[in-house]
Amino acid sequence: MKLYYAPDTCSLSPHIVLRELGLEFELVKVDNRSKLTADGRDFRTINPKGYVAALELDNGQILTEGPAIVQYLADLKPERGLAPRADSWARVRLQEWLNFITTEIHAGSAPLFNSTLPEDVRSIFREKLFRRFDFLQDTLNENAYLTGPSFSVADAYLFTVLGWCKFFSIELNRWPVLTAYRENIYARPAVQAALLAEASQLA
Ligand SMILES: N[C@@H](CCC(=O)N[C@@H](CS)C(=O)NCC(=O)O)C(=O)O
Repeated sequence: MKLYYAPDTCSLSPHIVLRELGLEFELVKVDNRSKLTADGRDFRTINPKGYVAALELDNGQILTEGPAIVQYLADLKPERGLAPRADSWARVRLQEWLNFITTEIHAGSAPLFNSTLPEDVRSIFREKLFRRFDFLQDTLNENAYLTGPSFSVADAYLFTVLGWCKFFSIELNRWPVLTAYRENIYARPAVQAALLAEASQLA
């Protein structure tokens, strides 16, 4: 498998999951501005949507959309427990979380990357995001992870998007439970390995 990724983006989530599962894969870096891959291809010929993450399977299929990719990966090694069984109620709950993260946190914070956004508009997005953080803080007060006592693909995704607060000058410390949750996940060996690989010139 090949994971097309760009540092500091949502592709960190499937990258973490690949390492949590101990799967064999190759990383291909994408320049999100030029849309060129590190090996000189036009990334839009791989994912016409032009954004990471994209997973290339050994049979040549390309899978996009982070929530779909992480569930596909988790199902390759169900014994690792990163996603509940596909026909279970618990799986629906996981999908509920993935959808919340992708729409409310990921897409909800994406406009803040736009430095030309007027301050009054920016504060509308920030305030909405803060209400979502309040909700997450209440949830994580009850459980160590989003779906209960154990780490799932939803946590890899939430860890990734919470990491963007540093780009928006949002002090995550305002939500101590979220801060502790993120630090806990940051310490996982798979997370460390993914961050190191993405920071390396060779990745
Ligand atoms: N709906 C997609 C969104 C992916 C996405 O937002 N990718 C961003 C990085 S986090 C990107 O590559 N943006 C570059 C672009 O849109 O040109 C998903 O959930 O995977």
